[in-house]
Amino acid sequence: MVTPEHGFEVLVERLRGAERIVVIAHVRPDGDAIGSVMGLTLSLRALGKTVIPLLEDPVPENLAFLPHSEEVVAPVGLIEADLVVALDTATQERVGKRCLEVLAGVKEWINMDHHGTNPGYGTWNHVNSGVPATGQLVYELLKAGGFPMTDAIRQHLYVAISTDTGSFQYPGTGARTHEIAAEMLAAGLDSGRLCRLTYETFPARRLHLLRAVLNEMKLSLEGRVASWQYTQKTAIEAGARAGDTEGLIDTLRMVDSVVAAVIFEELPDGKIRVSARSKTMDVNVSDICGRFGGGGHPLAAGARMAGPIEQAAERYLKELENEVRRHD
Ligand SMILES: [Mn+2]
Repeated sequence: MVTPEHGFEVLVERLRGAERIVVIAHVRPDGDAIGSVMGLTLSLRALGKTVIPLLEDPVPENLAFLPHSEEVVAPVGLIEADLVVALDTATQERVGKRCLEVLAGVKEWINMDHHGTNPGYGTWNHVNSGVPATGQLVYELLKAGGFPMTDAIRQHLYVAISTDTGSFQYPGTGARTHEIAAEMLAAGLDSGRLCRLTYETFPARRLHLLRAVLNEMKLSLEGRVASWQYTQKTAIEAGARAGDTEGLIDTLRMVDSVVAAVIFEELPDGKIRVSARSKTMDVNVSDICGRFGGGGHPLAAGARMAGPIEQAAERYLKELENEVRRHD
């Protein structure tokens, strides 16, 4: 397990000392990325700091209900700041090409993350692979610093933690994760509303994609591996947008015999985005994604491969199936 190089005290001191702060996360932001970025942004703003929440890609439609999420800024022009805080971002490049360019003049970076593969690219590094979501780290940071905590901040951090733990279901979900949720509820957070908006509110096109998953999923290795090839043709037919695939992989994971599940997504540029999940630490999908230039967590990881999609799937599944076989 990776444990923090620099404790919260150091980060609190750096944050208190800075005036202009950029808070950033990874490309194609998920709930943990947006919730962590906006949770920290709103708290630092309440402290009187000038804070720029910066993301390479827009907030996905299903998370646009989160308060102030429309204030996320896209990378344009050069940004001057005292400090960048990168959240939930396993490598510095993962903030995105344009974001790296606009931040070229900022010297000091805080790197706060829970990906075990994070090499510690910041001036200050707080990487803890023992927590299931970066949102949990942000919550602890705000508490450690005595920073402002409001209902809007709790909404962001709750959604960050909830989405990265599969609604408090994945194995990394610890006692402290539940305690944090309980503290938020005790403070008046409406978790029922947040869960309905996060998990039970979809446009029809998302259900078209689910239908495609159910029609086209493949089981291999006696049902121990489930996969789906999500083509541009399907994306165009469904009118899919960024974020629509979020959570679809859980449908593949549900099959009782399945040990590992993968989605191969054909991107408009022909590259293949791989998302993989494992149910057991014996099959480490972060390792397998690493062989194709990707990474992540042992039970949830991703990579980008060259197309065409059938060949990418064949190459990846060969490695994955060997791994599953080794642990019979
Ligand atoms: Mn995360």
